[in-house]
Amino acid sequence: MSTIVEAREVKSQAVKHFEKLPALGAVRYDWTRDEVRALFALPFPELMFQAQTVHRMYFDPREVQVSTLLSIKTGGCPEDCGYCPQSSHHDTGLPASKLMEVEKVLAEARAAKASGATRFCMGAAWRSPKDRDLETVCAMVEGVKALGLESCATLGMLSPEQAIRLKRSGLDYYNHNLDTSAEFYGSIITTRTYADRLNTLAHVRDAGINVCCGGIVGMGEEAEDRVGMITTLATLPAHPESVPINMLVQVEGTPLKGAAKLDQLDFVRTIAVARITMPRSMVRLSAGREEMSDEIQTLCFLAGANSIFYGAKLLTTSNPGEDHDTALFARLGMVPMPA
Ligand code: SAM
Ligand code: DTB
Ligand code: SF4
Repeated sequence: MSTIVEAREVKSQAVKHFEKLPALGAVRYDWTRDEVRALFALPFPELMFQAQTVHRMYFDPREVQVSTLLSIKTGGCPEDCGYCPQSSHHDTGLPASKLMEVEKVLAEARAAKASGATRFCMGAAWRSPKDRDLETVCAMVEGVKALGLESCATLGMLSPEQAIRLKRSGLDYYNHNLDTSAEFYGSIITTRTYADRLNTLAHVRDAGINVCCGGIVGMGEEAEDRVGMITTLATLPAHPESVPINMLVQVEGTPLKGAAKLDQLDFVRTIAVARITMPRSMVRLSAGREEMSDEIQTLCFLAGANSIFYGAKLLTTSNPGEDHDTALFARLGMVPMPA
């Protein structure tokens, strides 16, 4: 077949697929694995077109929500998550520290606000919080709210009562990731199950807290695991309000150091499929930006990412500096989303 005839064939396949799609932008909770797989398999220009079409139905494509992270309790975690520098199962040389004092956390929150962040996310290296520590975190949440910032916390597994306590303190978002597909999960974490994670998400949802839930790619998973992860997220009883998509940050001493690097265009595809399947959610281009060019990050924004972690540090690893991100926004004519 000549190249031109082949090209026409590809075009007609893409058009046929497009015609078969259910109403683009409809909020659906019944995505099938086959549908999600088909989205991943679309020709890149078609995938980007669909993602942008959906994105513009619900969002201003110039706007990016900016959240700043702070590790309020670092290292020494009893869980064995294969990607994580904070697990006590891995020797990463990261010193463990105690829960920070409320005032110190609030000083960081003030600085984040002064730099332009609208959400402040507090992370703790816990399997689940002790009730006494939870009271301290609730005081932090109250202080962050009083500054006029949105609050987010990620503290591990929660009981229904703990979720309700956090809600009473004014917590806006709780981050708890599924991390990967149910099938691949057991190769990455053995100390808690996928069902444990789904239970915590249900407790957070039931308490009336917004859910922030996504995962990590580039952990050596198969393409089918990315399909599985997005299908699970998009078929939750309600879509998470925030969907962080992390590219693995490989840290020396973790079992995943040396995992096969993911083609960055497959990362962009994952963002696009998250955008199409969860049209009203904020899709966050999360960890891993330091290893991405500005051009790949731009493709992520075009694919429907509309949130980032802002500030030179994630929890324990580095992130592009604020100046870099401000310059990138200016180059792109993009702006931080108002709170
Ligand atoms: N300990 C709590 C938990 O795991 O639920 C909260 C903190 S934990 C560090 C939050 C999330 O950070 C993890 O679920 C994982 O998705 C992400 N994460 C941790 N290490 C990472 C890495 N090296 N690269 C990318 N994402 C990472
Ligand atoms: C999420 O999905 N990514 C953030 C946040 N939620 C808590 C954490 C990224 C951590 C990257 C590794 C580190 O800095 O320790
Ligand atoms: Fe602990 Fe969270 Fe790291 Fe897992 S991801 S080891 S639970 S801090």
